[in-house]
Amino acid sequence: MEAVVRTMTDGWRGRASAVVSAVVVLYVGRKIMKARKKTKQRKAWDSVGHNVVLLHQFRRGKFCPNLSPFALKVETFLRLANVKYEVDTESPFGPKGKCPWITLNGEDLGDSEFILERLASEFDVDLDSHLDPQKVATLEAVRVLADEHLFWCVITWRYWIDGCESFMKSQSFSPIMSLFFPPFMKRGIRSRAREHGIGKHTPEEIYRICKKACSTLSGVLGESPFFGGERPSSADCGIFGQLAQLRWNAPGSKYEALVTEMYPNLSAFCDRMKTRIYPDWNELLKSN
Ligand SMILES: N[C@@H](CCC(=O)N[C@@H](CS)C(=O)NCC(=O)O)C(=O)O
Repeated sequence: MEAVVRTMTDGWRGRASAVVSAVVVLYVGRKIMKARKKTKQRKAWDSVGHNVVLLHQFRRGKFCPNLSPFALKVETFLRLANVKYEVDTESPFGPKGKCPWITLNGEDLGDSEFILERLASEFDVDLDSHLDPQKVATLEAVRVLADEHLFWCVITWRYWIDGCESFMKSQSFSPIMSLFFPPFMKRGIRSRAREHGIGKHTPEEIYRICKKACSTLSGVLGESPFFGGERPSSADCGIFGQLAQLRWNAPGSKYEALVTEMYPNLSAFCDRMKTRIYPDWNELLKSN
């Protein structure tokens, strides 16, 4: 009897140690693979060349080059400033876990505003040189309205109120992603919007907040072709990134109608930016 128990205990011990060894091998193997992938990626990122910006962002959408207003802001700035750049869509989330980010001369940098500041100093460009200090200050306040306020209205609508419906139409997803992404995003954004505060409002109230933001932007733009006057300023890049989401990524919704019907100078502004800065708009959309 004792011998049978000993044999059984030895058997369990043997199996347990085999499982532990397998877990250790898998863990170490995964770590090595990850490190190898990182080294390979880093090599590829650094090979774009000196003073060439590598813009890490989401894949192209069907109606608008990017679903991220911040990515669209950076790409627009790069084009206006005539800075050479390439795009990477394999690693859209950067050092702070946000999209977009850039790699420039071996250095990684996140946050669209920090990126614009860095590009302006690195490449000695000033898109605001035609503006007086008061206008620059006003436009900064308006840019913050778009980036920090309008943005929340739009994503709360896109992922929660609209249940990702328009969003799914605007992007290309695999069938698996199409199944899991909407409920995941809906729940995630709902909870983050609540933490932010906007998610505590009703859908009707959120629409009203969005409408007021658009009305303000429309009032500031007035009859000017761009927020910066006769030519686009750095603030135009950010404001365009946000308004483009309403202009192209909310088809058929009352959110789209805010810019196309209620405040048409905003959609005219978007179209103007598109024509001037993205002559290859349609090719970009095709490449999604
Ligand atoms: N302040 C950041 C905001 C970037 C941001 O919120 N990006 C969104 C995509 S539009 C993101 O990465 N969200 C992922 C997350 O917050 O987990 C910037 O200006 O770049």
